[in-house]
Amino acid sequence: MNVAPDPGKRANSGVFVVFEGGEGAGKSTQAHLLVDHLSMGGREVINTREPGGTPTAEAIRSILLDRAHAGLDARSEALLFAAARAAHVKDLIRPALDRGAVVVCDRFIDSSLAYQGVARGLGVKVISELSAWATDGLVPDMTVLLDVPEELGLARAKRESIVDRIEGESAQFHSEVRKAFLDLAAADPQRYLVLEAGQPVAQTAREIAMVVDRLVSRAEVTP
Ligand code: T5A
Repeated sequence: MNVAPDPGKRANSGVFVVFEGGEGAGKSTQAHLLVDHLSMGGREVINTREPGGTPTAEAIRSILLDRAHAGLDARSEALLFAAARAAHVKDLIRPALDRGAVVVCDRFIDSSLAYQGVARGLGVKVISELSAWATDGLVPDMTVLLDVPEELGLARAKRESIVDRIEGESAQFHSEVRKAFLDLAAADPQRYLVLEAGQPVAQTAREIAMVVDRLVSRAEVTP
């Protein structure tokens, strides 16, 4: 199965780094640490997340994660994620990249490919096309995949908060999500950094910082 997204437009002058992975993989933890690290360099750094990041997209997030909408059908779910992403890209991500900022985002299109395209069974091609349309073809410069066995990730996530609508899906669902992310990474090794999320937080943070520093330096030399 080829689950690579269609090639699209990359960020213009800024640098766009995305964290992906299953529930409780440590994405928010690592995104915060990376933002702290990059901010020390004096460059503008934006920390954001999906679904969310703008008032409109955060409102859509609350519908998507609320267990009151347990019966939400898969197509509506996919369209809501795409609607939130369109607002997020237009109002926050694209303007920040155009200013030359580094944007660090917790989840992006590949989450839709893995969750809605594969685990919900809507198909990677249709979700890829929908996402490319919603974002006008924006593709991350780098995607960090934190790979975690689903039982470990879910146990971590459950410690943090009440189980949301998507976390509450079956073990099979989360296992398909994990495999889909690994397939995406294998199909685009240039863009992906895959790390085993069971490592100590500080070690993972050092590995990510090293690779992102190189990417940011290259962007400074060739704007
Ligand atoms: N979704 C999202 C879709 O279906 N389609 C889409 O297109 C998009 C964008 C988002 C949900 O929406 C779905 C996916 C999700 O189900 P969310 O609440 O944002 O919901 O879910 P997550 O992104 O999964 O957030 P989590 O908080 O659950 O996971 P994180 O951010 O990966 O994990 P984090 O950093 O909060 O860490 C969780 C716990 O683990 C500890 C942390 O301290 C924390 O307690 N931890 C570690 N412990 C030991 N060792 C390590 N290395 C650790 N790293 C973190």
